[in-house]
Amino acid sequence: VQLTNALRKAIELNQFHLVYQPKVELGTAELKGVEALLRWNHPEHGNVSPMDFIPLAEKSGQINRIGDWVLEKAMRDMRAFEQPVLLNVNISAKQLIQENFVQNVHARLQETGFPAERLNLEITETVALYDVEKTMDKLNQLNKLGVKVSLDDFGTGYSSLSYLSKLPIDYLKVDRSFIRHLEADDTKKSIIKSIIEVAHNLNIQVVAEGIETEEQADLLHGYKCNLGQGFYFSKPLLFEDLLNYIGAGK
Ligand code: G
Ligand code: G
Ligand code: NA
Ligand code: MN
Repeated sequence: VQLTNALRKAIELNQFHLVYQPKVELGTAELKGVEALLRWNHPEHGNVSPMDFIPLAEKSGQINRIGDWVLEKAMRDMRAFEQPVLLNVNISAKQLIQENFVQNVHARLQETGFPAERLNLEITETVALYDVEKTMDKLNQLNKLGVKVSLDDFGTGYSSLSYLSKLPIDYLKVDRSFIRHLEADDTKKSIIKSIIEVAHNLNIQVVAEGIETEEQADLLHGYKCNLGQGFYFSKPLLFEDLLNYIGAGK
């Protein structure tokens, strides 16, 4: 209750900020996108993890206001970017199924002038399964706007590979639990290879998250995984540091 009340004032009190984690093409390490990640710094509670406060925001109905703030802030930041990198924004279950979610995204795009084709919304596997009919409808509407969609944390839920063919998605993000200790785990290697093969047959690009070593990056590149994200390439960065990262990468 205390945290929920504090959350209500977080936007007004400027307690939120975004960090951006680079997403690169495997093989070339070329920057292809960034994932915006929300940070809440409360004077007493300290840094509260989105894993803790997003569920509170969903329960108390504040997620739409917060989600809008994230979309708008991220698009304003990234608008200044000359490189045609994608901007990934995480969308929670409650947010996606809102009646006016797509109109809202459209309004934010118009307001900020950010190109729809560069916006990539990340929805988790559990979200997609929560209400399949509604999810399909929303994803189709986003598609019409030109907005891209990623299925996040793939492999942690109960969806099957066949289910992928039904969802209009552009990217699949393999959960980092499949990348951890990949080097030494033949089962994980087989699973990842299968996921990549099926995804590619469906014209879906694959992103591996949580890459922490060169060996993991090389293995995944060998499996034809398209993109990678993780501490090996970069941790999430403040916007100023992201600009430096790009400067350094050129
Ligand atoms: O960045 P970090 O590892 O602390 O993120 C923990 C979880 O919170 C991740 O699952 C991430 O997707 C989620 N998360 C981070 N930022 C946002 C956000 O802006 N909106 C939503 N809905 N989830 C977020
Ligand atoms: O659920 P989601 O994929 O959105 O979670 C994103 C979070 O994963 C980020 O907040 C980030 O802190 C964390 N993360 C990103 N790269 C790595 C990594 O290489 N290793 C670990 N352990 N966590 C990572
Ligand atoms: Na994500
Ligand atoms: Mn993820």
